[in-house]
Amino acid sequence: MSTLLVKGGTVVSSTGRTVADVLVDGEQVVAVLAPGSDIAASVTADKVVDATGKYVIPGGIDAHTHMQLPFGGTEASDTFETGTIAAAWGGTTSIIDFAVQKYGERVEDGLSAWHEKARGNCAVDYGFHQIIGGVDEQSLKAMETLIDEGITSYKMFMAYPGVFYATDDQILRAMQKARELGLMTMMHAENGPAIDVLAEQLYNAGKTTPYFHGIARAWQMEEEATHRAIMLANLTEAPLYVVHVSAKQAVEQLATARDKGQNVFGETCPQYLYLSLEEQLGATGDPTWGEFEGAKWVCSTPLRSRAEGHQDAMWQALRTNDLQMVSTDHCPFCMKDQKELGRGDFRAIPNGIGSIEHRMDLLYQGVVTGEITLERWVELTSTTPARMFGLYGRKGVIQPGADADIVVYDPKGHTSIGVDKTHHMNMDHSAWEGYEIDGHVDVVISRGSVLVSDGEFHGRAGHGQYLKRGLTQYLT
Ligand code: DUC
Ligand code: ZN
Ligand code: ZN
Repeated sequence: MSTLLVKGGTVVSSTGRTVADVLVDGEQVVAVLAPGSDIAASVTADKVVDATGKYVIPGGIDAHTHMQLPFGGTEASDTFETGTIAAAWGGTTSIIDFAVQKYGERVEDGLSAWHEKARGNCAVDYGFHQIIGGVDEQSLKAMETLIDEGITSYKMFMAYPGVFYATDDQILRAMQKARELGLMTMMHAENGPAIDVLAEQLYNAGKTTPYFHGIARAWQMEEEATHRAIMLANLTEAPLYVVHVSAKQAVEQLATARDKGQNVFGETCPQYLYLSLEEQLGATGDPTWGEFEGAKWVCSTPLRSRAEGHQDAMWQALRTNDLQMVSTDHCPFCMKDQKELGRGDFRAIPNGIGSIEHRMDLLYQGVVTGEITLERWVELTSTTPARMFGLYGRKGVIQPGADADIVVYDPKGHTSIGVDKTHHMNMDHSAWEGYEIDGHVDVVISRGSVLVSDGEFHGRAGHGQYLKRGLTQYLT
């Protein structure tokens, strides 16, 4: 087995920072050494990565991705191969994607289909949550087998009637089962049936452009569903994790429940921290697309009004721990042939934004601007995802015995984001076009293998291994 020394960098954890050398033997970290100590001076390694003046952080964990997701009459444009290569470029060394079971299908079949898509194709390690899109006796029974498969969390949708939608009685039954088994319930919290009425009314009134996607999916729809999910979780005593929170009122619901002692958690995504209804959904900057350009940013939950202060509320919640994590909800679609399906009818635009490559950089901007600390950056993007979803110890931390998933991040470096510049995602546009990042992902190491260094990719599809996850470590 070969050894690797990441030398002289500032090792940052969720609780502090210190200059140290990190020694890797094979796939694991074996020591974190004080530089200048006799032991550190005596260490030799097959390969040395000089991290002087840079941050050495645990590899990012993106706990919410959708590679190759069939959705909106098409399929998310990143394969497990292209999406995980892009992840590696951006300093993310583990993803948790969503295996899908739809109504009428067997959970076991959905899960094996996702294993089939991912196996041998991933450049970084990967795990699965299980979408339960049809709650019935069979799927409830199948939930009993998930933990043995290393799947300790499942997701339901209060949105998308006719696709993934679960009714309240179904949610109640699934939460009861989850409580019994110890599974984490993840929820897409938007009132889908009411949204569909609003969307139809807007369409019939001739309001057909992407902007109206954001109007139909009003914050009241998110607040109401979040509250309902919290109440059902309260009743069943099931821990709850609300995905892609974007409305400040939804955060208030989470905060209120947390203040009362309930085990509810939430993530937001970079798009809800930076982008807005006014600036993106109404965009007409690109003459190729005209009014339809906003389709690039059609996702659900939707981008929210900056005038209403949702973005500031997300940053605040990240500071106060009312939100615990930042994931991407990476669900990319090209404009051509995919987003285009909804020209003339915003309801038919496939929902999703691609960000997997930029999450670490975008969140680091919060450190630069003083929104979050350096330690909180690591906590939000790696340590808490590991704890929340049963990977901590192996992932999310640089310590002896952990997988050597390590990113060397240069705070003095610079990253220009754009489809022709830094972008490796399989998309014909970037939701982040023109973003200039203070900072740069210099070196990316996954289980001891250098995937990215000197601006080159050295990894391979198939390096990534399936992660059998344990129960959440965020709860006692
Ligand atoms: N939201 C998205 O934007 N895309 C995929 C599914 C979802 O809930
Ligand atoms: Zn969702
Ligand atoms: Zn999602």
